[in-house]
Amino acid sequence: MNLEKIMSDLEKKHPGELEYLQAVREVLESLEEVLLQNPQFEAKGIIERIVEPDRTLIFKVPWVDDNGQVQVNIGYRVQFNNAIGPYKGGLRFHPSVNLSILKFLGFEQIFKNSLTSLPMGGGKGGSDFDTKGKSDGEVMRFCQAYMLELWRLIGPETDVPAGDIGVGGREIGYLFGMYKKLTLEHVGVLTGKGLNWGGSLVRPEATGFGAVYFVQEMLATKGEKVEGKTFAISGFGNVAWGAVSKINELGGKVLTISGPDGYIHDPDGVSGEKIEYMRELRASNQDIVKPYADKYPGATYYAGKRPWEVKCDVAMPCATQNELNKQDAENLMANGCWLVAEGANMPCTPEAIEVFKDHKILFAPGKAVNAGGVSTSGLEMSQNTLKLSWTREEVDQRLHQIMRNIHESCVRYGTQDDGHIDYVKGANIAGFLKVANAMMDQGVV
Ligand code: NDP
Ligand code: 2IT
Repeated sequence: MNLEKIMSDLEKKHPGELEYLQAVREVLESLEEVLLQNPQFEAKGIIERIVEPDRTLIFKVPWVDDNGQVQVNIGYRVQFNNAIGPYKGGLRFHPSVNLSILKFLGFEQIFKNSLTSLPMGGGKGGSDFDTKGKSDGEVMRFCQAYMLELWRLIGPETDVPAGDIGVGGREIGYLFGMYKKLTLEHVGVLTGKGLNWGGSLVRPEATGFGAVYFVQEMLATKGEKVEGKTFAISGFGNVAWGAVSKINELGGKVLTISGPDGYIHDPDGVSGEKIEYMRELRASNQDIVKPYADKYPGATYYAGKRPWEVKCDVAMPCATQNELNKQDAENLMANGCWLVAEGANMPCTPEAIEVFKDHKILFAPGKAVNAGGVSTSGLEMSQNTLKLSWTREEVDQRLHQIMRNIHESCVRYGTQDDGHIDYVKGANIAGFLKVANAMMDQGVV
């Protein structure tokens, strides 16, 4: 495979789609050896086919705000690859959303979903709609207008969206309501549903829980545990909340959380009622963590800064893409951090990852670490198909086992001659092989 040729062709076809090109390059760099060993993939154009979405749908979403004004947002759904199952992946509502970001997320989702061992293809969607400052009625009308277009493209055996940044239980409810009204079908077309109408226990906390289960496995490779370790976490949304809860349960201490306004350093630990408060802050749609420091005087607020300057054993970026750069990585290394696990999708820049590689610390990518969210979505789909609800313990046990298996796959494909585990390589190869072999079986489609 000529990586540079493939990348330069892609850059010409999709100029300016920086996040998408970044995600593709990272995966392809890991696959060089595998492609040499498996010339059949090149012969059947697997790479050329896997890097392009099956289809991309872009539509306008007109809706009326509380003042009677017409608003128009852009809606998207990127159906990337369905070789191993229906398209599956979240919806992101955030003003920064564009085609490049959704293509990078959809591309990553292919390999993540493959790693889970459940039958799910890759997709992603969303809108540049900003939930911040909107009334509940406005959010509902937007979700309804978005579904008025999306419903034609999705279905329980076709494409099953879920939440991501800006899309939680409330939005999934409004989206589901409109889908049901349009199709007359009460089916598992979305995951992250309410418990009373087809949702699964543990789904809200699953991404954060799964991320910490994965970190437990990483620590175990060095004979270590979560107990007694200090953690720097970014974000204060769904993923950060689940991770903070599980770290506390296992006896670790969380020193930081963050929002776009800055970060909180709480030397006493983000624990107990503070975790619930963090959830309230996020639910208030205020986009700020500052009030935490006003409420808990032991904590300090650093405006406009990121948590990576704090001394910690483990760093878990859980906010958004490219939020941890080379300088941040160097700060973490200088302060003795020795494990970085991505809770968000692609939060570390390629230059930051180089720093981690040079220091030979344990570093694991989002597609492995945060796969617990979509895994539990997959378990929600299984329960919907069976028309059964599993207990909390059953779902949690399955999630835990899936995260252990993903870790094992990373070790199998990522262990280097000197014993160091390259989790990026391991996750990319393991995720890719299953999808590539399925594409081989199914012909050129
Ligand atoms: P949420 O909307 O619940 O939270 C995201 C949080 O990060 C918000 O508090 C957001 O604030 C904040 N944030 C956004 N930009 C920045 C920034 N530059 N610096 C610090 N904080 C910022 O989303 P999730 O927790 O669901 O998602 C977080 C990440 O995890 C994303 O990368 C997502 O793709 C990934 N993920 C989510 C999964 C899920 O199941 N929800 C599963 C797997 C991965 P604001 O929105 O106000 O800007
Ligand atoms: O990035 C992700 O894996 C998610 N936002 C969850 C997707 C899902 O379908 O549950």
